[in-house]
Amino acid sequence: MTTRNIIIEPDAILRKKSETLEKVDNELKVLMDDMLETMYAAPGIGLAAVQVGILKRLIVIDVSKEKKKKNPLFLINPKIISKSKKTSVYEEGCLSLPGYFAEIERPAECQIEYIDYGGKKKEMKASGLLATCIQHEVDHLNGILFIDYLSKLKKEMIVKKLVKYKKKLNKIVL
Ligand code: K1U
Ligand code: ZN
Repeated sequence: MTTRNIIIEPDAILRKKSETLEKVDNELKVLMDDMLETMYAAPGIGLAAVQVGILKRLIVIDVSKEKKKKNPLFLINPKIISKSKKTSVYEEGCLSLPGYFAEIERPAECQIEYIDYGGKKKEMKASGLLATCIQHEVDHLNGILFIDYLSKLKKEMIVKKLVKYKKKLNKIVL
């Protein structure tokens, strides 16, 4: 397993729609394992394939609180089939927007269908932080970032600061 580079906003790839996966093969399992390692190393509680530059509908999630008791979820072609009317607010972060957090209101519960690591079709009902995280990651698959839910002013300020951050980062790497 290896960690992969996480793409930081602004980057055109983060705004593209990811494609449906056709099969679960060894190449995909290598990507899923790498994404999980990348997410744990960041650290984060979720990661979408587009964040490591792969435009495929794949996400990994682990919202377990205890570090020793890992509970990874691999969601291939996740589809939200229902959302609750009741909403909840969580402070969201994003590994593609390092250092920025904002309270975002989303449906409190959602039901999804997906394909698991073994290639089996599954359904799951989620609530709490898991429901928020699933919706955040499915947004990534559709080219949406949590800053899109903020005011134009706040969003522009964050993107401007990230442009500067990326310039600094490039100078260090070169
Ligand atoms: O998609 C991502 O960029 C990952 C993101 C997922 C997420 C976080 C919070 C609400 C919704 C979705 C993150 O994991 S940001 C980092 C983070 O939340 C975290 C980091 C260390 C410990 C606990 C949480
Ligand atoms: Zn994110």
